[in-house]
Amino acid sequence: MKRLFGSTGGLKASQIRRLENLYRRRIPTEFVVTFEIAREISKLSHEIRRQIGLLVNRLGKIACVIVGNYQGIVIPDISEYRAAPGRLKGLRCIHTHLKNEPLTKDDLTDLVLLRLDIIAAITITTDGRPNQVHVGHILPKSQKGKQCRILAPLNPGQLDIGCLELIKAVETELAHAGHLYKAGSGKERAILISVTTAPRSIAMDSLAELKELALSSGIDVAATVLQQRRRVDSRFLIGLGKLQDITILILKNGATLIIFDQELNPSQMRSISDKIDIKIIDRTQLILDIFAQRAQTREGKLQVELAQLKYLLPRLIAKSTAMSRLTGGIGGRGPGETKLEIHRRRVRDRITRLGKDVLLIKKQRKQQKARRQKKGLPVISIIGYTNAGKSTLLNTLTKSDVRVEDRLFATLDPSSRRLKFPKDVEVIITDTVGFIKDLPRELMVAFRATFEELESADLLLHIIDISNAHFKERIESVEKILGDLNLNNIPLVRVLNKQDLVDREIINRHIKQFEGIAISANNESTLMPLLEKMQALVSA
Ligand SMILES: Nc1nc2c(ncn2[C@@H]2O[C@H](COP(=O)(O)OP(=O)(O)OP(=O)(O)O)[C@@H](O)[C@H]2O)c(=O)[nH]1
Ligand SMILES: [Mg+2]
Repeated sequence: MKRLFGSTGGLKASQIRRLENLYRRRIPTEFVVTFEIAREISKLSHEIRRQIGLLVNRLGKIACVIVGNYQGIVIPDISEYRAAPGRLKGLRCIHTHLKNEPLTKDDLTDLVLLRLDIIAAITITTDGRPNQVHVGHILPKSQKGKQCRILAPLNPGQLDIGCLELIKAVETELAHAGHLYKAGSGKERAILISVTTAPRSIAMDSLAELKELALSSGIDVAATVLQQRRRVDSRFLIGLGKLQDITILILKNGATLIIFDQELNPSQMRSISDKIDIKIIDRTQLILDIFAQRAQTREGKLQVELAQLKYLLPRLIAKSTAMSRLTGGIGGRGPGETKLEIHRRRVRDRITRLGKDVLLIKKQRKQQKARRQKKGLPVISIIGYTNAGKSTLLNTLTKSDVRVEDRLFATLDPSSRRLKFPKDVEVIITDTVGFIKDLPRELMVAFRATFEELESADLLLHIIDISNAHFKERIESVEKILGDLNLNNIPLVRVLNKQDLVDREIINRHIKQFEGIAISANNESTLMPLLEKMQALVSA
């Protein structure tokens, strides 16, 4: 961070020197600010008719001197001071107010969103002396919806308020408020957020699935936030007030990232990350992340990386310098403009390269397929929502051991096996990556090669987990994706799986309604009717 931040244009050399002298000074840890420093910045502020701010660390060292304008200061990017989860930033901001006005709403917004230790405003008398010092800090247990506490104004003679103790007390209270949090587990801890116009029950179901996705990705979930709105603002998505609430939640829970259930467009992503100082991802990125963790084959890895980069590219934007307010807001520029340009170009180059590689693999696959077709074996593909039991069915049918797990997206790389029916008919049976609602478009594109495999299938087995409360919506999601992939003209059998977990009567009703065949994929003795149906359809 620059030690002198803000424009010094129009200032005299002697005034700049006086500003520079400030960051050599130190403030005893009990003091908000010393009388001498308060007097100096008040005087200087009064002379230059601009606000002056100081960022002070816990040792009382002045990390940065900020020159503002008449109305405010812009706080530089302090993300390098990334606070430990559940902790404050370790920086306090002390600044002058030329008008005789106590802490403003904007000051308090900065206090919370930037997780400052404290914020202080020094008001100045008409002849340039410090008048009063107004101090505010975060309130760990918000009272009546208030997130900050403002102390009674201090006189310049009484600035020893046991400042460091105060800050430590706030942090201790924060730790108590989030008593479930154990520090240092090394795991990511997330707050899940949904901003939506959908009815509550639908939004909650979607959040529940997001939670499963997070767990699948190895992320702990600390809390969920649902904000229902009449209309969603395409630019801002979420209001400042709500972001403040979320910041407090982050602090209390020691969260390390927030995950939005909605896909964030680049401008929403920027406007939110400009205001709140924490890692932000959305549902799509989470799914991409899981795919990246799971991909085993070279092809799978290439496809996922391609999807990730394509999603990332438009979102690679420097933090905007235009502040959300006159004072404060996270400023600075993130990575330097030029560094960012280089980064972007590299990403673009890599996308081109990966695209070519994927194409090549696709060609090879076509050749393999041609070879297989020469042998003339019919292909049966198992498809369905993630975690429905596709791999389990493949394993039981062919006595193989494809990985089966009770988590979303256990399978990414398709596997094929031969299967011999009782009447000596032989087929190829393939297991595929699971579907999910709102399957990211980037993934659909990247996994086109995998999905194109499905085009040559002679029969699709749509595996449905009927023990899941949302299985009907899931059938719709899957069949919609099949439509998008132009696969809805291939014969399809609906297979109602996990019948062992559902009452017989209910199963019978589902069989009628969905014209399906009920099985337990993990129990070979239940598979006969399905085998017969498959055999009949492929021999037809
Ligand atoms: N009770 C019961 N559990 C089953 C049955 N079939 C599968 N499961 C369980 O469901 C979970 C998911 O099974 P998988 O075969 O991995 O599901 P998948 O469809 O391949 O999932 P992804 O590859 O993640 O898309 C595992 O814990 C299985 O043990 C069944 O018939 N009955
Ligand atoms: Mg699987």
